[in-house]
Amino acid sequence: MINNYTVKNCLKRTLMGLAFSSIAFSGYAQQKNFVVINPSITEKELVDVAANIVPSPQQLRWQRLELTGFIHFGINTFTGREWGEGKDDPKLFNPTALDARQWVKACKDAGIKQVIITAKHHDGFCLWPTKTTAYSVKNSPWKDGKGDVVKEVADACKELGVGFGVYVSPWDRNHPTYGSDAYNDVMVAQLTELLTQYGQVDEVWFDGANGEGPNGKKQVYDFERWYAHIRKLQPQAVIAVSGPDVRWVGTETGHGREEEWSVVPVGKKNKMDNGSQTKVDTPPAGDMRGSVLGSRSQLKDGDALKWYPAETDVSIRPGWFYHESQDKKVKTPEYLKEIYFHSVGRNGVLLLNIPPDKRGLFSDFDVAALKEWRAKLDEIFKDNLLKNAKAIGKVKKIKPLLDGNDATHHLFSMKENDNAVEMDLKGEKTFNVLLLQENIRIGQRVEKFVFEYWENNQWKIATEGTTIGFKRLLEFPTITTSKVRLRIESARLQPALAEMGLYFDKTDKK
Ligand code: FUL
Repeated sequence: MINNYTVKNCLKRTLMGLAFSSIAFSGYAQQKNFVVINPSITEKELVDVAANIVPSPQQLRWQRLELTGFIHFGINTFTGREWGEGKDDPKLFNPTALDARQWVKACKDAGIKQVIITAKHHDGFCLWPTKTTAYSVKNSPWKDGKGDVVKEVADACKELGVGFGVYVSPWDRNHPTYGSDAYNDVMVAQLTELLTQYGQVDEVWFDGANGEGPNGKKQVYDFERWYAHIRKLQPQAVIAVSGPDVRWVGTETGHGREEEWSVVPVGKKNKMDNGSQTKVDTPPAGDMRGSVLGSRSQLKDGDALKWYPAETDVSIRPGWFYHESQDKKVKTPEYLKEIYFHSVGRNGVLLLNIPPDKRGLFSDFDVAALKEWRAKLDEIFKDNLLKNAKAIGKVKKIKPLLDGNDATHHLFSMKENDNAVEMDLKGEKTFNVLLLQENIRIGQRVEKFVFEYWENNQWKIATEGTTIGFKRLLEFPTITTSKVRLRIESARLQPALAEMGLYFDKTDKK
């Protein structure tokens, strides 16, 4: 149950150290990831409220995964299409060597912590033997109609310790009920099957596409009913991106925003939105593709503030589904590295799609790219050059920043001369990558930071930025120095810096 508080109550309760908005379901403590805003709130109060909004336990777990994998597989794999019309013969679905373990293992080896399978794409073809339609693997020649792709993926994930998620397209171009109330029941029945037959499900992924079905009608999606159903059956799952827990970053390029706020205004006053939002479990509305979504000046633009973090989805190939003609267009390890810096390194979670081919295997091209990409990242991040650094400024307690634990932090006071951490590197070090992390259990608070190095008896700027959030990675021209300093120039309340790292990417020519 959601309680909506006025901001006055909310601030009072914050001071009392109590949760100011709550949602209760089995196994989880109170959350405070959503606050309804009283229109009379002052700008200062609003900033303080934003600074105290934190992820739900599900959102925190999901954020910490950093890398997740998408697997687009289905009837389109065999027709060469991206969007099937729901009319292709199920007999076309016939992978010759399907091995879900190979998919999940390749993902795991690349550092991917959770995998989402397209249980149903827009064509309506179901990868599990559902009772809700004949349009499924059950009527394909694969395993004589006895196969279940969803089960094979779920089992491989469980065996390899990888999270498991399902993509269930609300748009269904095959189901005869699409365009009527009965279809919302079909979705509930499909969710019931998917969420009760395969063990733990960690992410349910809804796309926003809402086209016409076989009768030429569009469907009014009953998202709120579906969310409630998911909460009941799999309370630990996050619901993305036409969902209330995880927001689409707004592009499918793999490059997120440099300024990425996980706390954003939602609802009526949001200039891009016509609806109102006073409950947390509401589908996203309005155009959330703006260049910045949660800056100080934007906080007042909604009915409510919500922890609503960004997921950056992109395919390793030009298409989401496998096409042989794209074998030579698999993204290079170098480009995947850039995507990593611009997704995970910009306070997002990367959702990288790798589509199995007609055999039902990841192709050698994709597997090779994944391997080299992982090797590159391991090489860059193997050695934090700050690990032996000594604090030389006013801030003495730098241990939490270097302990590799995102739950410990240094709380900056933001008083003059107190908002910087200065370190002696104990000898000259060469680097070109900065890593910063906030402890988002406290909130996302940093608004502007500057990272400097000591050269010719003065501080010079190596790099600077606005938001940090769960993780920020910045690349800059190679520097050799023995002293560095991080200054937080602007923040909401006291920022909690969790981690700091300096690395050298030898392959970076900049
Ligand atoms: C989109 C879909 O239309 C694409 O086919 C793909 O599934 C992508 C992840 O989401 O909106």
